[in-house]
Amino acid sequence: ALTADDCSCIKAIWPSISGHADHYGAEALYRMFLAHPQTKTYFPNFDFHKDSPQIKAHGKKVVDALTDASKHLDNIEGALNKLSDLHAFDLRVDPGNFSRFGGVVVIVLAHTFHAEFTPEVQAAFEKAFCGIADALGKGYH
Ligand code: ZNH
Repeated sequence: ALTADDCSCIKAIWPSISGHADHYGAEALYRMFLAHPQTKTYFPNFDFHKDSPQIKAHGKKVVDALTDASKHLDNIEGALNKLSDLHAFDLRVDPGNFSRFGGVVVIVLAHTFHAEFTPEVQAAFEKAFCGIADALGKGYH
């Protein structure tokens, strides 16, 4: 589980991301689509160019959902309950993609925050994204 220190690391950094949800969401999705091309198959009608309107709009939805989860770090599963069902039953996303996406977000954070993204901050986010991937994958069990 996340320690109090993990939570403060996350809460110190996340507002800078959530305030530009479309920008950072698009950056993360663009990297995911390039590094893990199989993830493109879930978005048949997308324009995959950097910062396309669809990538920005979807990036904002995903980051907004993460912002919401960041306010419930003690109950990530509950916070993502509905989204878990959506991804498992309606969208049928391979749950391995949730960890892939988490890895990409960590890289966006490292790329954005440089020195501020210390090993401790990284560890906190890695832990949080494990929890998020587990929570989103819950509907599959
Ligand atoms: Zn997802 C959708 C979140 C991951 C795929 N998503 C979605 C949404 C949200 C989300 C919020 C919207 C919903 C509504 O509208 O209602 N996701 C999310 C998160 C995450 C994710 C938070 C992580 C962390 N997803 C993901 C992945 C994938 C996906 C990885 C693949 C690969 N999603 C998806 C899809 C969709 C979604 C396909 C639908 C889209 C449309 O239709 O538009």
